[in-house]
Amino acid sequence: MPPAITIERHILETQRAYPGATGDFSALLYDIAFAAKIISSSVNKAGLVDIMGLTGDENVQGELVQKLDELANNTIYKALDHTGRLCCMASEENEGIIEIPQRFKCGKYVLAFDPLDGSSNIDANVSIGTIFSIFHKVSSAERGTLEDCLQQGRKQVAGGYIIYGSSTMMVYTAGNGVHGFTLDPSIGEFLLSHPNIKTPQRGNIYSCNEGNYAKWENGIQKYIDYVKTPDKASGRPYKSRYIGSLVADFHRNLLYGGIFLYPPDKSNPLGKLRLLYEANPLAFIVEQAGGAASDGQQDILDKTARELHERTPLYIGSYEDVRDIESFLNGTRS
Ligand code: AHM
Ligand code: MG
Repeated sequence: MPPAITIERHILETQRAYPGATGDFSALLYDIAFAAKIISSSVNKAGLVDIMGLTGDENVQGELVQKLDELANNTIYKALDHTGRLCCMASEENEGIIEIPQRFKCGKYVLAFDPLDGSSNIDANVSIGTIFSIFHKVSSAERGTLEDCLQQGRKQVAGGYIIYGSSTMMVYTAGNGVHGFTLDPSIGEFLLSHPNIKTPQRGNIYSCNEGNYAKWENGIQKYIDYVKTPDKASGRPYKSRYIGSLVADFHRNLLYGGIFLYPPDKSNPLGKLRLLYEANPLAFIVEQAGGAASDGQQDILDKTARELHERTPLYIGSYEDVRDIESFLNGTRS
C-alpha cells in the first residue's frame, strides 16, 4: 500500500522546491485546512440543531444555533487573525476589509474568502463549500489596506476551495498544478486523493440556472440552444447538471469536464457571483487544470477588482467550451 500523504506533508514537500521560503505560506495553507475541519464538523451536525436544541443544553444549543455561514466566517477569522501571516482579510460576510487586531503582528499575505458558499442549500443536505484566495501584501502601509485586496487575479499566490459533500475535500493550487485532498474523519486528516487534477479540454455538461433564460442576452440563449441541439459527432446534446451551489457545480465539472455559467441578466447586469473570492480562485484552479474562465470579454484572471464585493459574469470550465461561449457572445458564431 502506498504511504498516505497528508496535506501537511504535501505542503511541506512543495515548499522544499523554494529554498528561500520562510514557511509562512505553507503554514497559512495548513491554517486554512485546520479551519476547514472545524467547519466540516459543524456542517455535518447542521441537521441536528433542532434535535439537540430540545435537550435544553445551552452550550451546545448556543454554538449550533449560530447561523452556519456566520460560524464559518468566525472560524476562519479566529484561525488566522493571530498567526502573524496575514496583513488583512476580506470576506463575503463583511462589508469592509477585516483588519488584523493591533495586538497581533501583521504578515505578508492577504486572504479573501467566501466562508460558506451556497449556504441556502444547507437545510436540504446539499453540498456547500468554502472558497479562498491568497495574495501577497503589496501596499507599503504598515498594516493591510484595500489596495492589498484589489489586485489582478493573476497575482494570486494560491486559490482553493473546500467542498462539504458526501466527503469533505480541499482542492487548491499554488501555481504548480491542482491537488485535491479528502478528509478522513476517523483520523481528522486531509489525505492526498487527487494529485495533479486535469480537466478535459471539452466536456459534455452545462450548468446554469436555466430559469433565467428569458432574461439573458441573445448570445447566451443561442449558446444554450446550441448545446441542447443533438449532433452526435460533437457530443451534443450536453447533459444539464445544476446544483445551485458553485463549489459543487464547479468541482463536478472540473473532474468530468463541462461548463458552468452565471451570466448577467436584466436584474443583475454583472451577474451574481463575486470576483475576489468566488471567480478568482476558481479561475486560478481551472487554468492550472488546463481549462479556462472568462467573463465573456476577457479572462477572469486578467481582471482587477475595483471594489471588494464586485460582481462578474462567469463562464468557467473546459477550455473549448469556454471559448465556444465567447464566440457566441462576440457574434463570431450565431
Ligand atoms: P451565496 O454566495 O449567497 O451563497 O450565492 C452564491 C450561490 C452559488 O453557490 C451558486 O452558484 C449561485 O449562488 C446560485 O444562484 P441561483 O440560485 O441564482 O441559481
Ligand atoms: Mg458565495
